[in-house]
Formats: sequence, C-alpha cells, structure tokens
Amino acid sequence: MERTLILIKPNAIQRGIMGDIVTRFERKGLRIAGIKMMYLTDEILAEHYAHLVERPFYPFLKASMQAAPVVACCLEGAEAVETVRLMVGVTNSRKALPGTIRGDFSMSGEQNVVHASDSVENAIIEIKRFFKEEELFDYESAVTRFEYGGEETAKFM
Ligand code: FUP
Repeated sequence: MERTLILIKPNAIQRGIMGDIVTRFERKGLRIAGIKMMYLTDEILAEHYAHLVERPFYPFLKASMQAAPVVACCLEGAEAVETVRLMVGVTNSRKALPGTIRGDFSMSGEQNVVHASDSVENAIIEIKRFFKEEELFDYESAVTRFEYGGEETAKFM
C-alpha cells in the first residue's frame, strides 16, 4: 500500500481545526500509519522546502511554519499520494476548489492549512524525514475489505 506525508500547519493548529483535517482523511478511508506533534527546526524546514529557500517569500513561509508546532501524519491507502493531493487542493487556497481542504478551510496561499507530498518519490523521502521506523505502525485495518473491491485489493495490497 502506498504511503504519503501530510503536515497540518501551525495556522491550522492555532485555529483549532486539526481534528477536522484528520477526520477528512479518516472518513476517506486512509489509514493513519503514524502521527505526531513537533516543532520544525531551521534545518528540517530548509530541507523540506529546499525548492523554495531562495524565493523572496521564504522568510514569511519559515516564520509561519515555526509559529506553533505542526502535526505530521503518515497516511496509507491505494494511490495515497495522488488521492491526498486531490483532497488538499491547489497551493493558493483562494483558487482551491470547494470540497478540498484548502478550498474549505483557508483564504491564503501561505497559511494554507496543510502540506502533502507531491509525488511517490518525495513521499518516501518526506516520511523518512519526519518519522523514525518505530514511529510508523503496520496494524491491520479491520474495515479494509469494506473500503476496497476485490480487484483493487489484488492490485494495491
Ligand atoms: P504545495 O505543494 O501546494 O504545498 O506548494 P509548494 O511546494 O509550491 O509551496 C510550499 C508552500 O510555500 C506553500 F504551501 C505556501 C508557500 N508559498 C507561498 O507562500 N507563496 C508562494 O507563492 C508559493 C508557495
């Protein structure tokens, strides 16, 4: 089964909507393989947003990502990376479709509530960045056979 990483950002923690966000993923049928709260150091943030550190808005992004702890979450499911990106919506929340997390919970391109891995390769790297092996759990979901059809079970699990 595929895994992806999400970060529930400090703005969502401050606004008291972390539970709403986790609930969306649970309701969808994504299994939570790991979850924890942490502060992001300068180092981990520069690594995580390496593609953005030279951009003029990086100091603002950095300050917003360190304004409170984040909740890191490893989610698992068939085609989890693509599915979660669709659920999160585009970067600028004002353009994100209603029904997406950013579209429903945010007005901002910076304070956009949640990060989600953008490719399978990056998901593997990001999960390693935020979780130790022993912080990820392989417990069996009791309802998987009611969430996926037989053909999907054969293909993805
Ligand atoms: P996404 O994959 O949708 O999170 O988008 P990016 O990796 O391009 O951007 C990461 C974060 O940088 C965004 F969530 C918010 C911030 N950002 C800005 O503040 N301004 C911009 O113009 C672009 C990104």
